[in-house]
Amino acid sequence: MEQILETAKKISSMEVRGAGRIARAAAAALRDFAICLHMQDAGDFDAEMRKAANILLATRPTAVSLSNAIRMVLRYRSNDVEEAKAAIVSNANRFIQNSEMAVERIGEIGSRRIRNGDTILTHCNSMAALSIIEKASKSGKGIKVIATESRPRWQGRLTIGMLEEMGIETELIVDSAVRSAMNDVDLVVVGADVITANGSLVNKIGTAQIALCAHEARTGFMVAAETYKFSPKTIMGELVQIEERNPEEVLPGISKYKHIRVRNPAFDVTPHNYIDIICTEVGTIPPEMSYLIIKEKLGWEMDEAASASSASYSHD
Ligand code: RUB
Repeated sequence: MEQILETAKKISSMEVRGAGRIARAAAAALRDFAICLHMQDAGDFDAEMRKAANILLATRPTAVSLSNAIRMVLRYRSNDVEEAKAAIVSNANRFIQNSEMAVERIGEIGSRRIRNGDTILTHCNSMAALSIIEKASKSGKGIKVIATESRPRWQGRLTIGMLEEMGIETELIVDSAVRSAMNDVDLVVVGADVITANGSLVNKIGTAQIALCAHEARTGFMVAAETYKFSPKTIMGELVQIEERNPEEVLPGISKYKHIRVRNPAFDVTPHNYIDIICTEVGTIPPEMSYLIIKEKLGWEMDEAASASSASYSHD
C-alpha cells in the first residue's frame, strides 16, 4: 500500500495537481498497486483494491476526474486474480492514453474559436485550457494571454512559466484585477474540475467572479473539459463537495490570531448561464447538453450513479 499512500500524499499536498493530472496519477497508482498485489483469493484482491481506491478518493474531494478515473480502472468482473489484474492494467493504460489524447483534441477543437489578434484570459493552471491556447499560437495566430495569479497557491505562476516556454506574450495580474482587465479580453478560457448535469462549472476559486465580469462585459467564456470531468452523481441531485483547504495556505501563522478565522475554499461554482461553450474532446457543446455527455459518453447507468451517490465507492 506504500505506493498508494505516496501518490495520495502527492495529490493532497498538491505536488500533483490539476484535475486531469490527478486522475492520471490515480489510474497509474492503482495499476501499479494491482501488479504488485500477490493474492490468490479474488475477494481479498477486490477488498485491497477497494481500500486503495478509497485512500485515493479521500485526497481531493471536489475533482470528479478522480472518481471517474477510479471507476473506469476498476471496471472488471472476474473471480480470477490474474484476469482481474490484466483488466485493471489495460483499463488504466487506456484511461491515461485517452486522457492525454483528449487534452490534445480539446486544443485542436477549442483553438478554432480563437481569432488572430485575440487576447485570452485564463485562470489557475489548466492543461486543457493551455492546450487550446498553445494550439492557437502554433497555428500562427498572434495571440496575447492575461493570466491571474490564482491565490493562495499561485498556480498562475505555473501558467506563466508554461506560456513563457511556448513563447506567448503574457501579462500576469492579481486575481482582483480581473474586472479592470476584462475590457481588453476577447475570450476567457478556463479548465474544469467538475461539470454538473445542468452544465454548471466547478473550478478554481475565483472562476465564478471572472465569469460574472465576462458576462457583464459581454466577453465570451469558454470551458475546456475532458468528458471525464462531467459528474454522473449530479444527475441524482447530489451537490458537488467544495474542498476547504488548510487556512495556513492563506494566512501563514494564523494560530497567533485569537479572533480571526480564515476560509480557504479551493473551488467555486459558475452557473451555466455564464458559460458560452464547453469544449470537450468530442466537440464543443452548450452547457445545457452536459446531461447528454454524462449519459452517452460516460455511459453511466442511472442505478450506477445512484449507488455512487449512496456509497463512497463501489466497483462493478
Ligand atoms: C486546478 C484547477 C484547474 C482544473 C483543470 O486546481 O482548478 O483549472 O483542475 O485542470 P488545483 P486541468 O490546482 O487546486 O488542483 O485542465 O489541468 O485538468
